[in-house]
Amino acid sequence: MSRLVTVGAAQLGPIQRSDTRQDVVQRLLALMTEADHRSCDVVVFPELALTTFFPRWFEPDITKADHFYETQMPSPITQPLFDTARKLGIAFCLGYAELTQDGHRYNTQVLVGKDGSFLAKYRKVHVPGHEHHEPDRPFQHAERYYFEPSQDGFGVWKAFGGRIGMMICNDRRWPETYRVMGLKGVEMILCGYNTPLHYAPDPTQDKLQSFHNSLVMQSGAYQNGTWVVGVAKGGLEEGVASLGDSAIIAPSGEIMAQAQTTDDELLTHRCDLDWCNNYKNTLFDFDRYRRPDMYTSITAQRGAVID
Ligand code: ING
Repeated sequence: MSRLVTVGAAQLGPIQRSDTRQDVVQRLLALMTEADHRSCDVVVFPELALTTFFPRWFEPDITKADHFYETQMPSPITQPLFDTARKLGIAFCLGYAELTQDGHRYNTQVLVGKDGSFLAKYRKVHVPGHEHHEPDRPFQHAERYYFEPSQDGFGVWKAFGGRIGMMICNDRRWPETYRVMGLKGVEMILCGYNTPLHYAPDPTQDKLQSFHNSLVMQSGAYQNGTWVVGVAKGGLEEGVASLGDSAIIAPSGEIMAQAQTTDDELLTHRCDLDWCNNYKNTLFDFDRYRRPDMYTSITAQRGAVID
């Protein structure tokens, strides 16, 4: 009996600074309703899905950015998402900025079950960008100023009849992200992202943003025998052009569904978790074929560059 999970990748178009959380929640609810019409089991929303991507501005008094963070989840404004999940019987994954009661700030993603209860929380491990104001940039990417890196690492949780993991945006560029979860037997990784097309430290990468986005997620999926669901907040947001290209990627590395726009758009696919075993039990049978003794021991140094 195949273990089928119908996934909805709920891409968002721009969220402008003037858009209220109520405006955004209505957009999320519309996508969740569309997902219900397509019999989805889970809907995946982007990173920082409740607000504009505020790290593009540097606010010297960080408390003046507090309104971009959630101090409670759910709050009265986001409660309708949980209520609708329970009413429709649809799980959801939501990225948001978290401000804890003891003052810690994280780039966070939660997985909420079909009954509206919390299943999992993940905090971003690889926090990109910069810590201080860099006025020469056309726009900031000051995530390292606004968010602390996770101290929890990458979890894999039992849900939807399989093993589900989460990552956020820049995490998807690091092979370790997939491998750590791969070693825990992950079968589907849920990922939200905000990726500006312009990369100030090296503009030669600008034209490669779409290629790099697909490259890392397709490779990570294939090399660890897992589904990967990548969901963008894209389009022209506060004057910054951001990548769309949300996709549902199979353990084979094939793209099974891909966004056609940079607006609010739901893409769906009926994912067979058993497909993972076609790779986990053959090419990527880690117990049989991996050589961790060659990766971390003295032999790893033996391959040092020879003059
Ligand atoms: N964003 C980016 C990402 O890794 C970045 C960082 C910005 C990469 C611009 C390339 C270009 O997709 C986040 N939010 O991690």
